[in-house]
Amino acid sequence: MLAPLQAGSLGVEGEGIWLALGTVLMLLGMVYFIVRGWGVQDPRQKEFYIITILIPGIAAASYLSMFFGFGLTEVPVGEAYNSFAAANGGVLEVYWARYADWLFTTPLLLLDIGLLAGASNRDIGSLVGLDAFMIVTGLGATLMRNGVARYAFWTISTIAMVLLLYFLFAVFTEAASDLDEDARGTFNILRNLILVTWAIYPILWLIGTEGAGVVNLYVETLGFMILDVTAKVGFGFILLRSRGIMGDESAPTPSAEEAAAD
Ligand code: RET
Repeated sequence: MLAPLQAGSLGVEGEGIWLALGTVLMLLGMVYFIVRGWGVQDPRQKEFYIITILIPGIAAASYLSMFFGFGLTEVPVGEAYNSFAAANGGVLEVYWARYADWLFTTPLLLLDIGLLAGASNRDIGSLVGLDAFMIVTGLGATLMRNGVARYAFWTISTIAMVLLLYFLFAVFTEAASDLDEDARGTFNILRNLILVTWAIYPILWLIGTEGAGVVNLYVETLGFMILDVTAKVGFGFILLRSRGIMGDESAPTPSAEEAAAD
């Protein structure tokens, strides 16, 4: 049953430990969010819980598929591409399943923060479109055989990311200015978490085995796992902990706070 783990030259090796750990951490995050959200009645809160539970759930499935070697493929880039291709007969081993994960989870993260900010559907939609473009062109960069084409698509994807992060910073922050202090504080933390963590992904691609090959697959897989867990579980934890959005029995209710502010 575990044949893909040992099959041929294509196989999950030492990095499997990080894929296993990633699966477990995503599952733990998902279960924690489910337990927290159990019995929540308020429709707005429910919406946040459903989106935030889906995010690590999708990631757990993707990590498990990579652990079993299903989400792994070979790209013949030629021996001149980088030291890993050179050592492996001109072939790169690439985990494509991350892109399937990101294609669904990054829009959900943007939806979460967009709803929190109170952004318009049009603005959330534009950002999600840009995001899908970024992930698909990034997948292109990863699967192409020609070195120049790979870096060209990396550049296109990175430009999309810079636009996306700029737009997030400018437009969502503006929308969030109407929020109460507590929710705005949470928005600022989540926005900064996105700005910092997302910007590291293209750098890791560039120095990792898909790019220049400065770090090996073991380190790269660890890096993506830490980024993914922070950007998904860390994000959800901060969002759902927020008193301003979720309410808290031990704190004044939002309506009481609003009344006091008036
Ligand atoms: C790639 C490579 C090409 C250039 C760029 C990339 C960006 C990826 C990003 C991924 C974010 C993932 C998250 C996942 C889960 O929480 C595709 C690596 C720009 C920004 C946040």
